[in-house]
Amino acid sequence: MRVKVNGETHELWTLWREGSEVKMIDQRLLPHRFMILTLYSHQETAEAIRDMVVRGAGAIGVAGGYGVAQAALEAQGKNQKTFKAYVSEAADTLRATRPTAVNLFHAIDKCEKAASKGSVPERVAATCAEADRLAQEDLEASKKMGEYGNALIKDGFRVLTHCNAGALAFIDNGSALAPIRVAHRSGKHIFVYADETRPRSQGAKLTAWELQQEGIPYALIVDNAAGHYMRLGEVDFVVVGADRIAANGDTANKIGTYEKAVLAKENGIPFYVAAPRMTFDLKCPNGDGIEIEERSPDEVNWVWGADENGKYSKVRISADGTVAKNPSFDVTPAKYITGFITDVGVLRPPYRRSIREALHTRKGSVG
Ligand code: RUB
Repeated sequence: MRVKVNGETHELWTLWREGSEVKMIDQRLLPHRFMILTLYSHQETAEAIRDMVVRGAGAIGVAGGYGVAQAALEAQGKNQKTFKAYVSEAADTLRATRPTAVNLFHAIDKCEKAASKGSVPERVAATCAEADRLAQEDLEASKKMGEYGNALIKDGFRVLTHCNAGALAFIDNGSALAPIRVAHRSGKHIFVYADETRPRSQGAKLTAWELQQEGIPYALIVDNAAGHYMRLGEVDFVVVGADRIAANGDTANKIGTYEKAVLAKENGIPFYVAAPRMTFDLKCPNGDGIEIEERSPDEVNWVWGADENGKYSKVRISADGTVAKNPSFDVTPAKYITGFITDVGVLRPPYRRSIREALHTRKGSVG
């Protein structure tokens, strides 16, 4: 992605690997501060996923793969048995960070598998190669989603999106924001409504920032305003990302997605989910099998931001002792979804069939 920092333009990925170090944009500080963090061990990478330095299904999948590669590099001096035990324990540490986005589990499984054959040096090389391949696959998938999704967006469309499924949620480009970028770059006049997305405010902090960087016309709206604009006929198209899609098309995405989908259907607005095949989980027959992450009540009781001097701080918005609940995701039943924009095309109902066919388009690419 192209990022302007202090007047200078940089072309960057959201995260990347340099030998045993993983580098990532610290998303907790955006848009007020731009900082690249270096993670020196798989434990640090796991902590960065848990603490949402890096977030978004695609990006945490890549981070998980890199974490396993770091573990393989850390264990390269060990014998085969202790190497295997070390990598397997590291993989479990990485799996235990965030439960909902399946990309994390698919990437860790693939890298752990790569670490299981041959001599220790061969295992190390294969693990690093697999982690890098997954990053590349993520990048290619977002380009394809951009092309397929763009075909659905007409000139003049006003598009609503929820949370951040942009370049920051991927290696680059994004899932839901990829079609928007391609439409804008191809000269279509589009306008984006970016939902704020409490409690972590990924829409306000990340999506609005990405749209600003790209020069795409947009307005940030509070989560409760989406229905208002839909009823007024000011939204033509809704597109969101996904953290896990069950075999029947039920989709887990950021909390608040479900109500946007119901409102879209009520108002006759197409509602699309953009996600690569890595986000589909055939082991979940429907949305009931998807674990929903429950995060700290502090995220509801407090907000983070910068004051007029740019000083970054945390402010309490509820009374001391307030009891809060904080489910991070919800499940949108498949019946509300017009189609899935994937890296192999747009999938239509009946989803059990179209999803199964899409996942078998190129054997071995999905866990
Ligand atoms: C992010 C979120 C995003 C999906 C899509 O949640 O719900 O919409 O992860 O991601 P969080 P992608 O910020 O809590 O990780 O675009 O990578 O598929």
